[in-house]
Amino acid sequence: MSASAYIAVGDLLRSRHAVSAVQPLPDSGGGCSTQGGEGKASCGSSGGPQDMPAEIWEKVKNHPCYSEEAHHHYARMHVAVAPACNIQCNYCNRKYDCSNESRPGVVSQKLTPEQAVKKVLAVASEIPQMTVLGIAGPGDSLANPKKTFETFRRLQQEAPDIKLCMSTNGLALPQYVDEICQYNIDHVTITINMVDPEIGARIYPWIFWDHRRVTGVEAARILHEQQMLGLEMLTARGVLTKINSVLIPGINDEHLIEVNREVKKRGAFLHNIMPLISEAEHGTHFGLTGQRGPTAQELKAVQDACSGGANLMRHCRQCRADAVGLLGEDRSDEFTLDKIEQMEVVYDLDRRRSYQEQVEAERQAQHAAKQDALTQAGADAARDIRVLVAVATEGQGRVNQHFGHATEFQIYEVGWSDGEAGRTLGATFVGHRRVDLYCQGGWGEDEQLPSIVNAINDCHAVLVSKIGACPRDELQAAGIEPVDAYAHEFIEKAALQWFADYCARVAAGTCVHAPRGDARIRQGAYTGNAEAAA
Ligand code: CLF
Ligand code: SF4
Repeated sequence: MSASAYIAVGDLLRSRHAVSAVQPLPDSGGGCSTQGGEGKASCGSSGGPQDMPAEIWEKVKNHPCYSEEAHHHYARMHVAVAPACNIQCNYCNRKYDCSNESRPGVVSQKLTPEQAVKKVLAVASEIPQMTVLGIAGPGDSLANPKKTFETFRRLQQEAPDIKLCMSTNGLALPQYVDEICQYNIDHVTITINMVDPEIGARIYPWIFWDHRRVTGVEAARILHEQQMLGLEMLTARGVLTKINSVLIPGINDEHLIEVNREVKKRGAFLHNIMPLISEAEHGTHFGLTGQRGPTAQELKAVQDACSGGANLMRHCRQCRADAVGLLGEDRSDEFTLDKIEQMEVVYDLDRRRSYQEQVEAERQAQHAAKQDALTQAGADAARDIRVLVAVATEGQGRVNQHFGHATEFQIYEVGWSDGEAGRTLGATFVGHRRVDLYCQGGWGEDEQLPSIVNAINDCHAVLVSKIGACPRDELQAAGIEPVDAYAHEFIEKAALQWFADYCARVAAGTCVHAPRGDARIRQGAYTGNAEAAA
């Protein structure tokens, strides 16, 4: 590949002419793509049992945030028991949910530990694939230690099969590591936006520390030291840690590469780099002063530049502090306190286990289908073509959603790539793109089509269970192939079969392969026509 086919990450970060013009904010986590010049698709949380010790796999296999594969099958819920916070982030307005793990703009129904436990049991009885309970605000879980640990203590007794998870800004973390271990909280997220206090001072105006308010670089230094110490202590105790970092263009974008290195050194299991959510109407300091969030390409460039460091999570949906359901869906409205009062709650451990056994059987079937498809597609798949494919799915790892019902598309990268095992064919989840709903109950909102098409304009095809004539025409006009031939098929199998068919058509001359999205080419993602484009 020609050297001119690449662009330095810093240059990409500084350039704002994003090709796909994906609107990552406020609802999109942005796209996720290939690693720089290696052209190898990767999602660190996509590891399987062969990639880690058995005891770690046991912890992550049905955690939708720690395992990319699990997020197709298992749900999580949050309970909003932690309203207070001990620091101020420039991207947060306390009137709204914590931006550590949520979208601002939606106020949570705050719960007591007793109400929280009731809610968890109600959700567990209605959604048997809900496997993880997280406390993620709306403030900081450890600035509200009594409510947080009381909730965990009760749940450990009353719902023993549910994994416990929490997120924190890390300021108070070292002093609570013993309690975290005591209640078997196996998964802790720390939001770490910097390892340099000078940069931290631009993100955190103050912290509350040792009974006083501390400001400036001194505040950021204390926060940084507490975060690093807490991370090291959790690693030493065998607690799995995920680091969330908010990508703030011009402040910590390139710096996050160093953050990635530093947290890896200290044993972080995953690193989740999320786009800043910043709108003036949220009333945050950044929103009011015009600090923008990153484009999807900028987010991807930083993620790609972290290749080789701590494993990356790329399927985060920046959920609310009271989210319920699969990542990307929110069923919290079904479980408000007044509705729970009307429900007959039966927490039936056996029923939950047997349902989850069915889920695992489905998961194994998905694996088998993928292996078959890899074998079959191997012969036809051209070695010099890599493409992105958008998928409409409601879960279960299948192409099972109408185009018009999608509020996000999952993005898969399909093709050959070089790795430790040599050159291999794959269909790998690399991100998601939020879109506005097209179907308005019986009719399509055509005005939404350009923005939907734009959101996936670096994809060669979109796999759906069904699609109407209007969006079909619009997609075709934009050079994106609408495909409903694999309705209800497993996603990887469908993507690989479509890819083999596409390559066969290219080989037969009935279709011309053209790369899409120049940012991807410039990062060396395409091995096919990149040289010609360079
Ligand atoms: Fe919640 Fe966070 Fe636990 Fe997951 S969310 S506390 S680790 S159970 Fe997940 Fe939501 Fe992203 Fe958080 S998708 S915002 S990473
Ligand atoms: Fe807001 Fe969370 Fe930051 Fe606290 S840690 S200021 S609640 S974003």
